[in-house]
Amino acid sequence: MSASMLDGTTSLRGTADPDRTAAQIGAAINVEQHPLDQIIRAERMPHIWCPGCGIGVAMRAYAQAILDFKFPVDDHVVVSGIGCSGRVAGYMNIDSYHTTHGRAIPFALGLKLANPKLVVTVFSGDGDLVAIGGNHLIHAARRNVDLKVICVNNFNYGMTGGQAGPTTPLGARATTTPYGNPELPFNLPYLLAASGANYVSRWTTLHVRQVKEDILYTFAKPGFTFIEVLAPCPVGFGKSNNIEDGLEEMELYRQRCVLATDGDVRAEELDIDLREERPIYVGRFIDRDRAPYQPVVIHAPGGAKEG
Ligand SMILES: Cc1ncc(C[n+]2csc(CCOP(=O)(O)OP(=O)(O)O)c2C)c(N)n1
Ligand code: SF4
Ligand SMILES: [Mg+2]
Repeated sequence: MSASMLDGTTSLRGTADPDRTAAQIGAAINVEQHPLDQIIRAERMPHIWCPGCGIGVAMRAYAQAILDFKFPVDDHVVVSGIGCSGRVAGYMNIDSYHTTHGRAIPFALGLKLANPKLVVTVFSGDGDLVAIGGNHLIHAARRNVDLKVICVNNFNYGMTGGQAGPTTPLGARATTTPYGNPELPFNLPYLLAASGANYVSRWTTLHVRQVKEDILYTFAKPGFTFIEVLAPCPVGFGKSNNIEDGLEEMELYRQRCVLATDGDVRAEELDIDLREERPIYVGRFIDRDRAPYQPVVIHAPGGAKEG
């Protein structure tokens, strides 16, 4: 870049008015404000995520949904566990809790029970929510606790070096399975549907509008809701499986994703195998209205109360 470009005196070629200087154009654009400034902690930037990582796309959809929702921003709380996806809690400018590995759901459950008017969202990764936190996940779904879960599924433990986890596809390579994963992965929508969640969907980081719309929808949906967002982890899962570029994985999503409309694909058929030329079904799979979890007060004999 030349000195004249830096001081803003160079004419910009290719613009509608080539005589306008960079300084004039800069003055016309208000660069002081970003539309998400009020909801993201700009002082924590730059973030830790690698180039091509999909987590930021999912976080952006969540941030926009909060701004678009009718509730005051102050009524939203985000809870994350540990992992690259778990860093989201630290970047959101709302009440946020970065909890221990696997414990985002019980922490969020406590918050929700203590203050039911809050919209409590759990934003975390496949390893955090489904491996070490798996038991909490299925029991919160079984109880249909009013929590909004956004799970970034990048098919591995990204933060700790690309180890295989419970969503790593059969045969896919990871740093711990260099000859291919010998284990069957969880099919997350099937697991959550069977566990009792009121709402289950799957999208990818390519489906930015659908992810945002779905998060908005779940804010207003009582009970346990679960959105799986498939996301590239180019330096972890991608590197081990010859998809080293985030955009390449997005292209793969573009080619393979098929929208499953109401009931035309059974939850058992939602398995993912990125190595094979088979569809990746996305869409809303479960939307039902079981009564959400309510704490009960039991009146014990003699007048003492047990909650
Ligand atoms: C009790 C405990 N065990 C293990 C770890 C190490 N650890 C940190 S993050 C992580 C995996 C995170 O995977 P995931 O939730 O999929 O997040 P990603 O980094 O892929 O977004 C592990 C095993 C830890 N921090 N604490
Ligand atoms: S290691 Fe993977 S999940 Fe973590 S920031 Fe990098 S690309 Fe994203
Ligand atoms: Mg992961």
